[in-house]
Amino acid sequence: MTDIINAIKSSAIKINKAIQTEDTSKAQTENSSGDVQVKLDLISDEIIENEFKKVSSIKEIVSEEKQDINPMHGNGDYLIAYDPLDGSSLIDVDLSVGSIFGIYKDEYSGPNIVAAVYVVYGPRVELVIARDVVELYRLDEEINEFIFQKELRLSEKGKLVGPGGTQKEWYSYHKKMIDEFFADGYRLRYSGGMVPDLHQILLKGGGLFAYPGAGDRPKGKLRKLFEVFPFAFVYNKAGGLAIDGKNDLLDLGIEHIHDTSPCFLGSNYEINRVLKTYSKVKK
Ligand code: P6P
Repeated sequence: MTDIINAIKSSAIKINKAIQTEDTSKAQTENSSGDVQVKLDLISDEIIENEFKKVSSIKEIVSEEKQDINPMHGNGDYLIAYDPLDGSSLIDVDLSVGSIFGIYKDEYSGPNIVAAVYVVYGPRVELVIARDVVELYRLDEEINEFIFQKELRLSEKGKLVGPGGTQKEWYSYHKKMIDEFFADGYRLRYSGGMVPDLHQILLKGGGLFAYPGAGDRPKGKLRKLFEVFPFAFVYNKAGGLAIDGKNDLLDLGIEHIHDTSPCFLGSNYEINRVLKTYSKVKK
């Protein structure tokens, strides 16, 4: 796994440079989920693919930016699903974006994820690795090395809520639940970038990130393999919980590589409030 982590670190250094220098305009293409791509999506995807090609322990990879699985090394042990530049539409307003990696064994499914890594390209470049524990690293650009900072843990109860989705499409019970959090004094923290939004809640003591099913998107927006499962793994290993409203997200499989799921990730207290609300909902 160290060879994979090193390939991700090399990719992150190159992608960070590309973000500083490359054209942030839109490409003339869409990804498999129908998102309009920016040129940096394609550049980042190519950087990662070229790094992973050199790693013999990787059997195959699949990118959020591509339709199909990309075979690598027949004797490899690991399958990697990744989002090369999540939130890329925020680059042209200079907000933080990220790369997300789910590392799976034998099959692409929640129970088979064995590690997760994400990178935040912000005022600093930070990298989080979740295996048995969750570790925070920061890029020292003088020496182009990621330096370990600390282990990350979620508190039992937090102060922040990131309420994703289109509010006018929220189901009434979801809106009532979110309103109750804010009535209890929680602070709204939501940029529209999953990576910085979840990184903030994780580093600032916890709370709740929610991207629910809603009238416009009954199955949510965020992709299971590339986004939801990796962050569910991170939050679970940091002592929190990650559900789809009723089930642990990492108990879920997929029917299609680009499947989405409603997702609630956070500290135990907040996730138990979500469970209480959603357990009353008739399917
Ligand atoms: P909305 C970015 O496009 C993204 O995939 C995630 O990074 C983010 O959490 C979500 O979409 C934001 O979606 O509907 O709130 O703009």
